[in-house]
Amino acid sequence: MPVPRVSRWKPLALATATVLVGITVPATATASPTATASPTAAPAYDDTYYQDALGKTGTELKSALHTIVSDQTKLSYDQVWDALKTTDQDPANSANVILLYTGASRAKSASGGDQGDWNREHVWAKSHGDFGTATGPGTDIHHLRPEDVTVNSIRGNKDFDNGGGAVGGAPGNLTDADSFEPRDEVKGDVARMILYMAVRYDGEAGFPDLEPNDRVDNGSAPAIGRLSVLKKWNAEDPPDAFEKNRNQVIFDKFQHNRNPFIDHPEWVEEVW
Ligand SMILES: [Ca+2]
Ligand SMILES: [Ca+2]
Ligand SMILES: [Ca+2]
Repeated sequence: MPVPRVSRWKPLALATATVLVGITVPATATASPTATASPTAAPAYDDTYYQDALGKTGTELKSALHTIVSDQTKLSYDQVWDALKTTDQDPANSANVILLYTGASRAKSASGGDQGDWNREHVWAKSHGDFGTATGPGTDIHHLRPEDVTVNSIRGNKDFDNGGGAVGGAPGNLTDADSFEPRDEVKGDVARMILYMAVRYDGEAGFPDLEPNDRVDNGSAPAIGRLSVLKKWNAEDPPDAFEKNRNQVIFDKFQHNRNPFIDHPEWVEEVW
């Protein structure tokens, strides 16, 4: 039985290889421009979405980005639940979401407020500016992430800084009385979310002007620190496929605006 199979396999394999070579050559020739225009590649948006920001620096760049990203669809706080199930879906398991700080994959259905559930973490803590969960900064999914209820509570409204003791149930995360340090894999994500919020919210529509500073213990001030540390985290942890995909899904399906610092991490240094 194996003999006839082998004798038939050889010519088939050769024929397939020949056909593949014939197809592959022209496909490769057109692959380069297609790859450059891929939806997750920032250059595709430079001539369109970011047209009015290109070539600018400092406060001019920040102001241009504010105008660009402020054109968006807004979600209600209730709509955030379903949105996060899409934006933060586990690429390896479509029934789950990935939790920001713990990195764990947890069932989408385990959303809620009980121990073992995941809920909606405001990376820009909502008490910093006291904007609550009315439609606006408190419902902007660019900085809202699924997180374990207990770990979310441990982070609380602390500013971000290096140092502290281990966070139970969230390996790689550290905290002390006045600050929280996320695991290395999401340090840049956290920095880019905070800086997006600073650019997006400039004191309009009754909401505070959010801005980073270099302090901890900001309390209810519309500020989050520490800027010098966030800038380092942005440099150390560049955007990966998950973060870029998240930005794209928010743009395509939900808010129709982008986090410029995921597309252009170098703009962090241009603005701050
Ligand atoms: Ca501290
Ligand atoms: Ca990351
Ligand atoms: Ca601002």
